[in-house]
Order: sequence, then structure tokens, then C-alpha cells
Amino acid sequence: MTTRFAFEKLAQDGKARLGRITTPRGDIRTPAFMPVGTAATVKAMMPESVAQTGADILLGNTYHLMLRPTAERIDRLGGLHTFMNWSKPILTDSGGFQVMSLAGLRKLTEDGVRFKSHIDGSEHMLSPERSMEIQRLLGSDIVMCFDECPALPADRARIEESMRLSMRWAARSREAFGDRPGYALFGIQQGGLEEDLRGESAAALREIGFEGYAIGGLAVGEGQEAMFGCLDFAPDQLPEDKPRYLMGVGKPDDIVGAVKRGVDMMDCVLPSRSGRTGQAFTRHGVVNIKNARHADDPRPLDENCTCPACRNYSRAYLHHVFRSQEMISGMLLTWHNLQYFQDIMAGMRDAIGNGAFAAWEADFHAGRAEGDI
Ligand code: PRF
Ligand code: ZN
Repeated sequence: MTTRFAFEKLAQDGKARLGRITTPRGDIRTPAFMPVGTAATVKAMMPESVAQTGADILLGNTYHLMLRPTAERIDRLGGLHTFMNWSKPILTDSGGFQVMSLAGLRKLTEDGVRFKSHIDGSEHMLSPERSMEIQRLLGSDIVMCFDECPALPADRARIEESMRLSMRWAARSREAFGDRPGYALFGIQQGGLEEDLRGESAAALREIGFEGYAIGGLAVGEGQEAMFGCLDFAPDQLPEDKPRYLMGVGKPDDIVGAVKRGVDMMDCVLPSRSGRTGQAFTRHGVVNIKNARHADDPRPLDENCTCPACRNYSRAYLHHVFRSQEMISGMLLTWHNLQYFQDIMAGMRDAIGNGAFAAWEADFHAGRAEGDI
């Protein structure tokens, strides 16, 4: 019998959930952090190194891949997993969010969005149907509905109208995706920070029926307090027996706060992007490796970390290669950051399994400095 897509909740501590997603390409331990591999690569990392950090799943992007090298070409070359040499599960975002943040000249209609490529200015169209087709050609294991995400703050009328459009697009996404055993389609809840609009969105998605449910429209400028305020009710509006995915989040403390409120999956460019700009996340806080105070420091970035940057190199070396703009700088710091994020996830999974999430969280916050250390 072939493996189907399934979610199993293994333990719960407060609202925090320990679980396992089963797919034909392997299991995803939740809470899960998904490194971002936008252009068929997690920048500066070999895929086997990404796997070594403990990642069970990567995120890819419809928007970038449809423009270059195109979904049709990836399909001809055997699909995204083969193309990028990553055999574990891949989740792809549906494109609308990236069109809004990256593309030039956009025209939004009921049908979808017409836009100009940020690469060469060429004209393209994305709709629920075309987004489903692209994600199928890529061979994505977890496909996201095509949605619209308004930037916050936005007035209630705009958020309501946009959420209802996203729900009509969710129904079209479900219809176009069809029934594909082993693959999953996730709905995306919208509705800004408004509890009733989030509730209406959740009800619309549950009525359609999905293999998992994402919380979209957060981490778009509202700040952590407002985001946590929304996460105090949004996950509870979604089905209890399906994975919940908070899109585009976040910093380590955002991730911990989200898991505490019932989120199972997250993704963010932060560990990889910060790695390339000289920022390292550690259990003591953020280290800016370009700072002159590291120039003579023989200590590792983080004495407790098992990554190659911490096992084999000093802060002085990491400082030197960053200042010299050597490629190994981005490679080592990205590896470290991805390792740190995966270690946080592993720590939370253990704690939830042992009914010790509160103690783990207190320990996580203790000894962390705000700002640069
Ligand atoms: N929708 C989609 N992708 C996203 C978001 C969203 O709302 C967000 C919001 N943080 C990040 N990525 N489709
Ligand atoms: Zn490290």
C-alpha cells in the first residue's frame, strides 16, 4: 500500500502540539521549521547539509520558479526534487504573496493577478488554476491555495473584501487540485487581526475541506504583540486534527510563541538571509559577526552548537571571512542559523512530548539578550 498524506497528533502540552505528518517522501516531525529554498536552492547550502541540520521539509516558490527556469522545464527535467537533489518533502507557496511583494505592475481581478516579472519585465498571469498547475508540474508535496494577503495596517473593508476573494480562490484551488493521493492541498486563512473575519475565513475553508490549514496574513507589519493577539484565537478556529502552518514566521521568539499557541509548521528566510548578512542567532541572542569585537576572539560562535561553523571555526575566523566577503562566510553562518532553528524545534518537540513545554520556554527566554551580543 502506498503512503498517503496524514497527520497524527502524538502529544499536547497546553496548546502546543507534538505531531507527525506522513508523506510518500518521508515523515515531517512537528512542530516543524521549513528552510526556504526559493529558487530551487537554500542559498549557500548543499541540500545534504540542510538535511543534516534536521530539516524534514523545504519550502519552494511558485513565483520564482515559474519565471525561471519555468515549471514546464522543471517538469521535463524530472520535477523539483530531482532537479535540486532534495528527496524529502517540499511545500510550495502559491505565488500571490510574492507577486505582491516582488513583481512590477500588477493587475488584480476576480480571475487572478496579471503582473510583470521582476527579472525581465515580461508579462505573466497567475490564477488559482494556473498556480495549481505550476505546483503540480514542480511535483510539490504540499501545495498552497492561491490567495491574496493585504499588508497591515489596512482598513477592515479592504481586509474583508480581500479575505472573501481568497476564499473564492480557495474553492477554485480545491477544484483545480482535485484528488491526488499522497499530495496535500492546504487552505490559507486570512482576515487580518479581526477575530470575526478570521472565524468567517476558517469556516469557509473547513466547508471546502483541506489536508492542512495555513494562517496567512500575519507578520506583515503588525508587530509581535498584535500577531500573538491574533494567534491567541486563530489556530483554535482551524480543525484540531489537521496541521496548522503559520506562513513566513519568524524570529526564534516568534516561533516559540506560535508553537505555544497551537501552530505546527513555519517557514522563514531569516536564518538563511541573516547568515549571508553576518547575523548569527544563538541561545544568548543575536551575534553581529562583522563587529570589530570578534576580530581576536578564539571562541566559537556558540559553544553548545554542533554545526561545522561552531565545531571548527573561531569567531575571529568568521569575522575575517565576513569582512573579506569570502563565500564561506555565508555558508558557515547559514549552516549555523539553520542548525539553531532546527535545534529549537527539536527542543520544543522533546519538551511537548515530556509535558515540559513551560519549563523549556522559561529556559529559552532566560539568558537571552535583546539586541546585539
Ligand atoms: N499567503 C501566502 N504566502 C505567504 C503569506 C500569506 O499570507 C505570508 C504572510 N506572512 C507569507 N507567505 N500565500
Ligand atoms: Zn553553530
